[in-house]
Amino acid sequence: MSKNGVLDKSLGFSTRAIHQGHRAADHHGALNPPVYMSSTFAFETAEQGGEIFAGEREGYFYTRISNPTLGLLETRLADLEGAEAAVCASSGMGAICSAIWSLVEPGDEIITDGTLYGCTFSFFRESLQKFGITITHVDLTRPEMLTSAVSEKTKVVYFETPANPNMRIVDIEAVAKIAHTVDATVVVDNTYCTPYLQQPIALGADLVVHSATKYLGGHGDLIAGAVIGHADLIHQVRLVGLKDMTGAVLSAQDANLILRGIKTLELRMERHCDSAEIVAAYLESHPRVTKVYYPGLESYEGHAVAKKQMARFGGMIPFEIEGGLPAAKKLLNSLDLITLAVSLGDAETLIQHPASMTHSTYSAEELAEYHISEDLVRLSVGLEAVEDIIADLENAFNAAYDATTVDFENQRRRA
Ligand code: 3LM
Repeated sequence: MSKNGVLDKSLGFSTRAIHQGHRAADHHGALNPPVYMSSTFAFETAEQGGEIFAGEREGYFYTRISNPTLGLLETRLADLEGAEAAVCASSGMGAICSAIWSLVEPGDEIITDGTLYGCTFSFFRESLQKFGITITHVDLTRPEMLTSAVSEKTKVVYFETPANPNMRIVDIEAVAKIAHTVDATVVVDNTYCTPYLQQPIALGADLVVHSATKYLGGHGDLIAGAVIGHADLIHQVRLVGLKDMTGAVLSAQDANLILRGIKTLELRMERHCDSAEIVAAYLESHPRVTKVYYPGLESYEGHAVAKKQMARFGGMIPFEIEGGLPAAKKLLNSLDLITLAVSLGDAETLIQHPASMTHSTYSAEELAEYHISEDLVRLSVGLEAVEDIIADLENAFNAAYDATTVDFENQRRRA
């Protein structure tokens, strides 16, 4: 253990997730870092306060700008993502908005893939366009499409990989190379992977954003976000986007819960991946399942790129079933252990219907254009015993298809 609490980057992921930046001896021997529940910080003199405000002296003055508990979480997240710096936010959307507002002005263009988390999509499509920012959707699973799309107006290239909800895989390295030919800032939403499975900065991304509500927190008890990347960009996001434009500051209590959550991130991600591989194989072999979108399956179109940039394939499995939407609804309504809820990355297995829930911000035409099928259901594989997850799915399939057999047979005959 180093004297000042700064651990060498060569130490293992969990070692750094548990220890980085905290030395008990500096805190009365407290094994867990104290939580600084303070909105403001007292100055010793008026001169000192003025100097801290002017940025001439280090120090805390107000939690919307910085706070020691948030600072420790930022140190750990930056370290785990292999980046210089990080800034926390009160939600994933708070992080995304703070980052984007810091990077663009009227007349600029943002290029994104058409598949994004529903509220990110509406932030780009509806909110930002009102302020004179052009949003161009390009199929980023084909990086060559970006080459002809970028211009000096392109200030940001933004994507998720795997994308929410249909697991499109974008080659981070290839896209970053093309974006950098016009000096665009490459922003990757790494929520589905966490730094344990994928580290976009090492592949050329400039900023990583997270909904820490998901795997980083890991227990479904908070809403939070983070922006991670080069120190100069993070400085800008903190002092422009977060401080003045969104004010989306995280509470110290929630930062503390995330610090606790990431201590077990490696263990939890390994378990999510182990179980998801088993569930994906089960679904792929199920006679009623027509398509499984899991990058770990060799049959999946994004498998080769996913294998190149992800350590394992994560816990998210969207799939489509025979009988379309009516059957999907019956399946969802027949589950018992698996919880019908949005969000993801919790200990509990969750299932939802993107077209009517997380992606209801897309119009029917947009859902069709960006391949978010009406029939798609999205499973977030939790930490329960995998046999119990599969048994619940099996019971629900049986219940759904008993109830709809007549409809299917009719549909089959018509087809
Ligand atoms: C969901 N997603 O169920 P918050 N980026 C990604 C996300 O999946 C999300 C955010 C950002 C879901 C939330 S839908 C009402 C529930 C890839 C959130 C936004 O602001 O922390 O929710 O993060 O897919």
